[in-house]
Amino acid sequence: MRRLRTQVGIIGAGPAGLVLANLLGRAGVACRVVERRSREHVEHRPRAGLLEHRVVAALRREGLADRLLADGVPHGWCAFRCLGRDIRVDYAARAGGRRHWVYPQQLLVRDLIAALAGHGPPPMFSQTVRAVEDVTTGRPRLVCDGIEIECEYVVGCDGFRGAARAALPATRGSVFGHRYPYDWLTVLAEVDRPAEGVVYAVHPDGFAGMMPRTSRLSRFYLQCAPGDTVRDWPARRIREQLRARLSPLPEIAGFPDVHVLRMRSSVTEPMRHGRLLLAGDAAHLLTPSGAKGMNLAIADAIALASALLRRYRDGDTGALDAYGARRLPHIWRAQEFSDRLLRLLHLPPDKAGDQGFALRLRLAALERLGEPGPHAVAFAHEYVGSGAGETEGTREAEGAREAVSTEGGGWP
Ligand code: RFL
Repeated sequence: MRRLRTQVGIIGAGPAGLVLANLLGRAGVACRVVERRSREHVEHRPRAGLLEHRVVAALRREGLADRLLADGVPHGWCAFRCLGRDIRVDYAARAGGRRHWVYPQQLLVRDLIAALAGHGPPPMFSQTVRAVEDVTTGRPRLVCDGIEIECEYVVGCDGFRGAARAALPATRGSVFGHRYPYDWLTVLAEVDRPAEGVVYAVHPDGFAGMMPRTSRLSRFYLQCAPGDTVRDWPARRIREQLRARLSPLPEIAGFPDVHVLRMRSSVTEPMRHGRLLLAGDAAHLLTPSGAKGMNLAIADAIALASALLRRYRDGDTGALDAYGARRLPHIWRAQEFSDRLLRLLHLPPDKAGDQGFALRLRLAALERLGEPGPHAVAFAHEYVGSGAGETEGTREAEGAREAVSTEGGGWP
């Protein structure tokens, strides 16, 4: 058995683990990132692609956004299709000019791995953490095949099914979860022209969505029956349903990547047990509706890096003790936003097949998002991640909060 020592052991080389490793490594804190997949695999794994304004601002501040800013595409509107209407929501205009950046997750992962060079040992790829032990002592350990890594802290950035969550005792804390009564087929498509913006369609056959990724690839979503598998969705059926629910569409050459996303959400509280801390999908799962998963993962990593740096620089553990309590309100706000958007985008099951009433209610709600007013302003700030209530105290953000509170609630 090979034995290694480090200060912070990080499980998982996704956005959360890699941002954390960069921030700690550059400040001189020794880290080891352990990733069960190969470098090739994580650098080519297509998933999310919309980065919030505040997350890009934070990455830029940390010097981790050069490629993103050079090659990413700023994006400030989305459209909702319902009952033959196309409602365009210019959210950047309502959120003080703040925009999303479209930049595929695998490219950000590539940049973050490259940025680690020179700041400590490279991630240990193709190495699975089998167990996390002794987390309530001062020397927690990562147990891998043939290697043990003794750490001062362990951070689980290894997703919902990782080793970190498995190390939490069943008696400790709670996992609050929700399973939606539908799933989403998520499809990467080769297109002849890029999707110009994010489009959401509310349709009697089910929700459909289109999100830009690169000049040749777009991501599409189709609501499907819970439990459907990829085998239920041959290319011909995907094309038919995209055309029925979402037209007009770009010309689609093929579908290189098709998955079914089980539509569930969860939050694990608290986000710490002894010297084991959770960040990203390991702590919370979100549906892709509001494009918040990768953004929350990066925001967790930034908050945790700052707490760990205070611990290592000043010996002050206050921020580390408060890490979960500080992050949870933001996590629940993102959950609430994603859930509200889902309720707007999906029709309740109607056994009589008459969806007319529900469709018209949704159209009325969507029209309010497209018109100037407090609902549209509140939606814009929440969607783009303007920093309202989180990292900034700008006048626009204050304005959005005021608009929401005067109305006595969010959009619709
Ligand atoms: P990640 O990116 O899942 O990274 C976790 C890493 O941990 C590794 N790992 C282990 N390594 C060592 N030992 C173990 N025992 C390990 N167990 C796991 C994994 O191989 C992996 O590399 O988590 P992180 O950093 O928290 O980042 C979160 C985001 O990746 C996630 O929120 C989003 O990608 C979610 N998501 C999407 N979000 C969107 O906003 N829009 C999307 O279109 C979208 N598509 C997706 C998605 C998530 C998907 N998965 C996880 C089912 C599509 C898929 C297929």
